[in-house]
Amino acid sequence: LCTHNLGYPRIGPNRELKRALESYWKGEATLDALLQTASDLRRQAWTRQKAAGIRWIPTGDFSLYDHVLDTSALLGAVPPRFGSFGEEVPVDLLFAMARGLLEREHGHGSHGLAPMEMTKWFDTNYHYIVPELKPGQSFHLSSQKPFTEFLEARQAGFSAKPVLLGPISFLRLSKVEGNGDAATLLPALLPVYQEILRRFAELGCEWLQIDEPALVLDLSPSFQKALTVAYQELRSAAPNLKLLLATYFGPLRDNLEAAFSLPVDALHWDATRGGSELESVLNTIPPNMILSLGVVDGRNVWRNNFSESLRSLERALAAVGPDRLWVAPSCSLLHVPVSLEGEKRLDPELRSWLAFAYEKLREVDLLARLALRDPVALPALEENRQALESRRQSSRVHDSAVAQRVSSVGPLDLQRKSAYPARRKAQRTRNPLPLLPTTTIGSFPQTAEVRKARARWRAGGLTTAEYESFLEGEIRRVVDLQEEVGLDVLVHGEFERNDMVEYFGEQLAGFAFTEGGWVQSYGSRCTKPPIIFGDVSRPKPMTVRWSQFAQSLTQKPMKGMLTGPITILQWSFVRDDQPRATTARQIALAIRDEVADLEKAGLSAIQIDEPALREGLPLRRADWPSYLTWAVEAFRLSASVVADSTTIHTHMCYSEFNDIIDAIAALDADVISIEASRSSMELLHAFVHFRYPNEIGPGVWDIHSPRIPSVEELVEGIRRALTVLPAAALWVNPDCGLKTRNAAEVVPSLRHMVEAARRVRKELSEKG
Ligand code: THG
Ligand code: ZN
Repeated sequence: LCTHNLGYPRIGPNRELKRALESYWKGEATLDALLQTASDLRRQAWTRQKAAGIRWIPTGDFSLYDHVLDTSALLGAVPPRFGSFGEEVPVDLLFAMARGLLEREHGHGSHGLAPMEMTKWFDTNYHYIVPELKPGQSFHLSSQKPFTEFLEARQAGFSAKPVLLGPISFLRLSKVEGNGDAATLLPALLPVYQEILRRFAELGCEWLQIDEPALVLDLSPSFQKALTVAYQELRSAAPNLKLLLATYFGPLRDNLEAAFSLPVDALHWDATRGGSELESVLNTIPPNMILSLGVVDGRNVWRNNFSESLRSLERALAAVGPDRLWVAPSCSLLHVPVSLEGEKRLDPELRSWLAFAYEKLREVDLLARLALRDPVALPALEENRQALESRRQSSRVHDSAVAQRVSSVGPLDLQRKSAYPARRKAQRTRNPLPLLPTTTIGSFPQTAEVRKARARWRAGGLTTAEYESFLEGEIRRVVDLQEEVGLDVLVHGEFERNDMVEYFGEQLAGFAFTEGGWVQSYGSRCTKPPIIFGDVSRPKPMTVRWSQFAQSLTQKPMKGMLTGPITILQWSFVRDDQPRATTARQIALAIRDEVADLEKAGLSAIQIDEPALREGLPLRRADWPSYLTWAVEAFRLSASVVADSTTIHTHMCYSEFNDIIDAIAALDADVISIEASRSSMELLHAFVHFRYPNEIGPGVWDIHSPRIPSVEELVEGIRRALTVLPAAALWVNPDCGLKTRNAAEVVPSLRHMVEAARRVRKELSEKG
């Protein structure tokens, strides 16, 4: 049984790549220094993979920023606004595509250059740069990166297997100007792929891995056809190069037959997400094709269940034999932290349940040995069994009070006491608000001072009392500011929080934190997702202290600010021993407790943010309804505990929600604030046909840009919103939190926003 890996984390064991990139961008380090760090990290990654016992080691999976962006560069798909380039796309051009250029970098008088769009890579928390194509687009080989990295590894003595993003997935993930069908660009694209394959064949490459995760998506007929054509053409370009087609992130379903009929030498199938497809896979695979089984979950941090994996491997062995079976992680290990080795503070029992990238490769090696009954590996089987048993039985994991509470949730717990119209009346009686009320999303700029104070407190340099009084000072400052500017519903600024998930995870039972478990989010940015290992509950109030203090400073309504259950779930590593829906419900109950306590503490408005609700959508449309049902229920469970007179707000950071607008309405929040300004209020089209039943604040100020919007353009934005939304339902707010902006941008922008609301109010009252 041959072992291989599909991809390894690029950021380095201590986020070395992040530091190198950011120093280069700041002008503090040379390009050579950046490239040297990159080369060292690649070498280190290959060495570790080989040491773990992996036979075929991926190359070309490394990226300075993003592998989809690299593929755009490889194929010469550089949007024309970035100008022309020579034989190869230079590194700075690559960074400009990803990050845009400021006016001062691009030339005075220009508006700078907008970066290419970024979006989620399938249902992971990694974000890729969306290829930007146009009808009639031409392609040419414009990078040597895949070849250089292959040669680099081979010269260093590694068994290198280059990895390419396949043509079908590349096109399927791209955006064509005017919403054109990307599949029609295949004929223009294929010659470049053929050239790449020929080049690899000339270099004496044995195996080439072509990633086609798009095979787990719904494919249109034009893409289904493109798939067959593409692989015939690729095959003919390099008849002797061995092709491994890699699929992952889900079952193949209706694409299964097509995948196995492609003229490739091996197919990788994700056994961890393939559901019950193994039998169909074994029945369909042609007699000469190698099957790579992805039995080790590359998307989560749990230790593999050896006896379960061995059952699949033995089943496959019986069907295809040892020469035609490979063992691998389910997908690239990009989505898990590098290694457990750096974790010195993790509880030893919990640690014995976990495997990060390096440990997962050790599992792959051991599983291949165990499947062949290698006696050397036998102790590992027993050790694995014991670790899993301890997890199954542990009192850290199971809390009977939580289980009981989850099972006793009834339909009334998912429902506010009255329908929205009655709630509105009660809410306005409690807090009279003008037409077009103004508010913000929650966070205010997190200055270096705030971060420094938190770091000092954590290191013991500030006492808790000192830190808390510092935070109270910050809260007082932003409450005074909001009063002075004239906002209607205030916030406390969220200075106590680092990250909107980490902060809650740290205070909830059932969550664990790593010291260095970083995972790439996009470019140089990483997150350190909490690990939900056990039943979730809230031992004590988490935010009440801050919200109550903030409310005590003002007569105006103050919003209590919480992160919703789905977002906490989505941005964590989630336990795999119960359905996600159950874990979501547990988190929802914990948030519900916090909501109840905020209300008791006198907060008349509570915002429960769910920026990740849409992100959680399954890859296949057929699976959407069931997800949306439990996700909406979790939100409602967290929110429905309050009286009619308490206003529930929610916030989401995107505007493409035409396709889930029913679910968003079903959340039954009293007020929703959403991103809108960046897509110049395109989202409002959703409301031409759908009458949103409650109140809504389509963001009128794009906080993702440092620009200060003028009163006139904000007035214009509000007027545009009024063309599709009734004035009584409309709120005026920025489109996201202000955490990443600075005071110099925020203060005038808020003044302009309040002034714009006043002007439109006046217009409305004059019209009568
Ligand atoms: N929090 C968490 N997950 C997220 C987001 C978040 N996933 C989706 C989305 N937001 C991803 N966006 C970002 C934006 C910024 C950063 C990471 C992901 C970021 N990270 C810091 C860095 O890499 O320097 C690390 C922050 C830290 O020190 O905690 O800036 O908002 N959970
Ligand atoms: Zn937002």
